[in-house]
Amino acid sequence: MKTRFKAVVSAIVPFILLILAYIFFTKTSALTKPQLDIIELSPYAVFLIGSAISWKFNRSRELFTLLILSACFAAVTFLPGQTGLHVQHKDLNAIIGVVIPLNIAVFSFFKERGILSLWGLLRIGFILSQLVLAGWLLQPARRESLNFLHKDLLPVNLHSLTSISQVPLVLSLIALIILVARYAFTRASQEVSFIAVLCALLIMLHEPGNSVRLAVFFVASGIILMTSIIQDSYSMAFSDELTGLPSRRALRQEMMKLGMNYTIAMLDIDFFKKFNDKYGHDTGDDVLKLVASTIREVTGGGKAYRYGGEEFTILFPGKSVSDALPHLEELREKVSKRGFNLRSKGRSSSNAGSRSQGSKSSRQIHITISIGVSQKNDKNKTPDTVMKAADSALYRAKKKGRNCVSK
Ligand code: GH3
Ligand code: MG
Ligand code: MG
Repeated sequence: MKTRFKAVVSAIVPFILLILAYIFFTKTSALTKPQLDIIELSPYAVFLIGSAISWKFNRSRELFTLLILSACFAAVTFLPGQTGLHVQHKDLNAIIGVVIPLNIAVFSFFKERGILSLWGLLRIGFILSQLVLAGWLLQPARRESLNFLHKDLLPVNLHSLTSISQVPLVLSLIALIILVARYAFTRASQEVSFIAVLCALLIMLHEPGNSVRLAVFFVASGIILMTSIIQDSYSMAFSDELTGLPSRRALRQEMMKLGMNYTIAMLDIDFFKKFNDKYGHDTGDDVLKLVASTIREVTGGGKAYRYGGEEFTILFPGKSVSDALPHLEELREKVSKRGFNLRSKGRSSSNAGSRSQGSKSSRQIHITISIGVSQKNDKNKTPDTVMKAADSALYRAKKKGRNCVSK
């Protein structure tokens, strides 16, 4: 439940930032000229910081998007005013409206493969070639060739609704559909941040020509991308990649917050080495995920963590061993009764700490866990000593024959 709540929050954050940007923009009319000048320069500061963060965290998709955003912002700020160039806002906006969604959509299909790697350099080449092409198209002699960007693709007249030309509009909508579909499949908060950046672009292009509005939404885009990197890095540091449970680092933090009374349980899958030897490490990983998903649902106010390997820890803040015991018994029984379907053909018989039944193509195996539990008392006064006592109890549970709880 809590993970779902976190996922919803991280999906909403980029849009809250967009709303804040809009509220801020509505207040900018009351600002003085020097204050407005600072706002118009702020996208560069945000892009610089954002690029440094993306570089540090090796996030090429964000870095390249920030580079494109910087180039687009510099182009709309400087080019139209240049004498001799005769660059029109209308053409520039159409180019920006094509370049940003195109790159965001294309980069969404690439796996993270580094910035200065061959793949990263190819992407830099792709971005540079677009800049060269845009510069070439904006020359007065080629202006005619830009007319295709203003053509109406749809059989409806949208000019009274928005000043965005139909080519960039359709491209942005295609990019949005791609990102929403990717989010539906991956649930990655990164996709949401790019969806929000595309929305910021549409807001900017909807009413172009206002440099403060442009600056505010470019800044918002940069902040949205930075927030996504920081959010992901946080969850990477504090949650376990395989099982999705909070990691040992999160456990260490929670242990420091435990108060006067608490109980700690240590859980360990029985004969897991034999299981791996019999069914393979990949199947072992799958089963580990399923066991973790059962352990996550522990009742009685317990919170589960992956301690490491096939070991888990459950903290029961404010609870005694007798409070926690029925919930741990229930959990142990739930795991032992839950069947795991194996699709691959494992070699038959041999005791691998698991019972298996069914046909060759789909067999059901059963996994058991042993649990040791201990509480804070006069003998064990710190979370570390309580954990050690729970570990000794776990050892006793193994000695007793496994698939049991010891205190
Ligand atoms: P016991 O009942 O005494 O706990 O026996 P055991 O085999 O579970 O214990 P042991 O500590 O000897 O082995 C733990 C095994 O867990 C070793 C390793 O193969 C497996 N294991 C640990 N982490 C992972 C993992 O992330 N994925 C997979 N597939 N296996 C893991
Ligand atoms: Mg172990
Ligand atoms: Mg084990």
